[in-house]
Amino acid sequence: MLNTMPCVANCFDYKGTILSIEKLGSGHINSTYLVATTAQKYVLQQINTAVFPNVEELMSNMLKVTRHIAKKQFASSLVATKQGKYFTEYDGKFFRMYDLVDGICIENAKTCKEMYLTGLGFGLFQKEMRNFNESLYEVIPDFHNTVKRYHNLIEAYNKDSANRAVCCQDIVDTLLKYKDYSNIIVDKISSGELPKRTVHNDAKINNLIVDVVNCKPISVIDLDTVMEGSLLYDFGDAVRSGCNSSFEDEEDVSKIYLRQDFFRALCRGFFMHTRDMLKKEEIELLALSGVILTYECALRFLTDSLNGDIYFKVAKPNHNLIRAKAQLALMQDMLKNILTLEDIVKQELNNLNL
Ligand code: GN1
Ligand code: MG
Repeated sequence: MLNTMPCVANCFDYKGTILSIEKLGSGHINSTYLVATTAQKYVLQQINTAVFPNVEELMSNMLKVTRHIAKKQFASSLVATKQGKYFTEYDGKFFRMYDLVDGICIENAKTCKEMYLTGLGFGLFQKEMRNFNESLYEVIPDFHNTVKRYHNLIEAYNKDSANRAVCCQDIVDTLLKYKDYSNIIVDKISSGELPKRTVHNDAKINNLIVDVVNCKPISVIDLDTVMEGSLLYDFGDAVRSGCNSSFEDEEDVSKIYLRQDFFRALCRGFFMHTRDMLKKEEIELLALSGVILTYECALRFLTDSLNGDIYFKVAKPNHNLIRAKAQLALMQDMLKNILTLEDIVKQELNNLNL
């Protein structure tokens, strides 16, 4: 793939002459490359069309959102193709390019400061999207519909297309027992109790570029899933991906717990930008949103494992099963400490209002 990348890159109107192209990042969906030219650095990305089949709609969303937040310099600009479009087809595959934003992408937080920055970043994104009035396509229907995710797991288990059900029996049974967590956000959105907002929907810690030294979030990335949803999806996913004591695919689940100091730091950063916009119904579910989003992720990883790893990229055998088990462990630790997490939310909100 790497050797065809210069030809792909040449479809875009970049500045300078290409010096090098190498693989970049650790996303589970798209394939990303770093292109260095004599003028600057760019990100070239192959869009995963199994996940995003409608590239026109995907890029239309991305362009609208990028333009909106670029006014605040909080997103990297897309590079047009030589034909003036924002994506190109090459050999049956779809690509886009954007300016590389200088800064750090945190894969696993090691300090409270990094979590505070993550909170600031996704909080700022929420704040900036408040006055975004354009309509967006639903590029992945029911993306955070945890009830559907629950039923998808049952379906995958019954179908057992990859003959893996036998080794997943225990974890399937355990996950199904937590059914009551699947409809909490979904129902409150349907009833209108929770406001619908334009949210990132993939507020994973590594979907932000930050400047740790100056304690400043620089840019939000991976805007593919920006759609209508709940702010809780973003907060919950930041908790899931950032406050884990270990890796998303940690095999030794005894090492996995929710770092409460990180959770507090995340709250502090997030509330800095969102305290005035948070509704009572959202505040009440902030702590639980971490549990729900982690549960949803466990359901999704396990479903993909049962389906034969057709959605998330995997790097080793049983990778999705390992990820599902790790998410389950994280979720169970959060549930054990849910009252403490709720207290932290209250304390951090109160501190801001003093
Ligand atoms: C995927 O591509 P990446 O790694 O940022 C996934 C998220 C999951 C996440 C789990 C479009 O995000 O929904 O929460 O993996 N993105 C899509 O790590 O499905
Ligand atoms: Mg990503």
